[in-house]
Amino acid sequence: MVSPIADGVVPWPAEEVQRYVAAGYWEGRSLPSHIWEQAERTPDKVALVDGDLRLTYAELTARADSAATALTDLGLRSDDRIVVQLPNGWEFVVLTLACLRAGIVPVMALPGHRYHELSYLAAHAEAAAIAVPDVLRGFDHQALAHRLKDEVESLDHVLVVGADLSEGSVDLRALCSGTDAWQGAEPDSRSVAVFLLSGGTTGLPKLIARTHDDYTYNAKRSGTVSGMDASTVYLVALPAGHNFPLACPGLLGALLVGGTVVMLPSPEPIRTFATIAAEGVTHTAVVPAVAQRWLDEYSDSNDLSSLRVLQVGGARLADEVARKIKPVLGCTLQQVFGMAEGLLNYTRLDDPEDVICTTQGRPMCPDDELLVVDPFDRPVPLGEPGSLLTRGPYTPRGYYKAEQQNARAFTPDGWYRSGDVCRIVAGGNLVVEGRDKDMINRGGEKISAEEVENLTYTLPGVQQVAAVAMPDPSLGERVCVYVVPRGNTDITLDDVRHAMADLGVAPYKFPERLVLIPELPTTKVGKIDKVALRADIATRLEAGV
Ligand code: OOB
Repeated sequence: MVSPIADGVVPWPAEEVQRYVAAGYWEGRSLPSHIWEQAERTPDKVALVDGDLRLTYAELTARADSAATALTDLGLRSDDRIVVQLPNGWEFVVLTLACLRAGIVPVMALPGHRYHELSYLAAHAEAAAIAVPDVLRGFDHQALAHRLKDEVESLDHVLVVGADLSEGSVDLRALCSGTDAWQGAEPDSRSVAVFLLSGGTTGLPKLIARTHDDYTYNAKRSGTVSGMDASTVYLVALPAGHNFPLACPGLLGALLVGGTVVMLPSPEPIRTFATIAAEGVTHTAVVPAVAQRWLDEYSDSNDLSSLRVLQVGGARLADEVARKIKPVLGCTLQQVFGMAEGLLNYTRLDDPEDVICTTQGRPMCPDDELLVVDPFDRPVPLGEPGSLLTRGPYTPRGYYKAEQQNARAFTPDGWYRSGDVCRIVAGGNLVVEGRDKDMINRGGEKISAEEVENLTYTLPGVQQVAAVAMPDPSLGERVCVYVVPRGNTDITLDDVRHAMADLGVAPYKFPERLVLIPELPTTKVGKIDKVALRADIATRLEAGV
């Protein structure tokens, strides 16, 4: 059977496939087959903890099997897509495993996404269903999902976790609690397992098709590099649909080695510290902003003695903060420089302290290829900073159905342009020095400057706009917009934020500062000079104006 989505997926070249299979990276099996095998070995071991609920491997896989059957009964078939926007809870894990088992592809939306993002994702992925909570932090996700169902042609089902189901919603908790067996076929190992979202530098997020072969390797190899084994207790505190807590090694990595996964709704320090102590958590992953908060809030009354590895990634961790992790929290720091597009760099647990605290690690796979280049794509001398390009066994060769963006984000011979400016230092470790992509990294959440600009242009009083990152002590960066008003219109920050809210944009993308300016500075070639604007906002902040 020809897969209906295979058309939009850019394959790896045949010679590389052969190489990756021969090297044992691609095992030729579906991702869930490994987890179900694990469940046969240790059926009574606790696999998943969410509050008072504890599911053994046998119970977890049985629930996922039953959910796979229930999804099929709803009419979903292998290769159909489900947009998943669930909070961190057991239902996320059961639904994800059910999808993997049935070959249904989850599209991993982020918690902050709203109408603007979800309508695009559902339409672009031609999703048949969407899974959401009823109401979360005051936002009615269920109502939005029904609006999307009315508007997006492919969308037939709204699956809801919560007590307050409206008419036409499928009770996802019930769907994930059954006992029916699964009798469907195992998905092809080369087929798409999940769609991840790119942080993105263009208008809207692009979809990254990760296959069973490549994503299994992604999670398994990460597990090895992070020292995971059957004694691992992995805490999911970041949004579970993000690549980092999902598969680097994340919850999938922990399940692949027979460990235990603990779910928390957020990395809020007090509850997280208590959970680490109560569940004997050994591994978890956070962004630098969270690591900083943990350092600030930690006191001797907290018992973090079980924690072996704290992974920090998603944004640059300052060396000074890195140096405090072990002395204060007592665990080994692992820096992770990764991307949903593939490439993962890790510091190794036994690296010297200096490497752990001053570098963002090195590639996890011997066959990850790295090139550091100048603006003309010429390799720079070793040790010099340049733009990082990469290829490898878990770095796809293009985005899903995105020919135009692919021409920009990938070279003709398949290198992914990460947009990160890096330097390779002793031992092959990378230091991330900055980036040459037009993106704002707000505490690990990636925001496309172009998207913010396009949204700001919807205000009639805006003649020109440029979005830039402004430095921030807690989140690293926040969005600042420079606006040239039309005539003597008065544009305020609130105007821009309201316009974005009206369009149903994810609130994390809203600018947090607006500077009115008579004209935007330009470079010699006439492009908007964002370097100058970033310098300008930094100076204003320092001067307190
Ligand atoms: C992770 O994935 P994404 O797809 O949300 O973002 C990728 C981008 C990178 O290209 C880089 O710009 C930035 O996030 N980044 C870092 C970093 N880790 C990611 N920049 C500096 N230092 C780091 N350690 O963010 C992600 C995916 C898997 C594991 C960890 C993070």
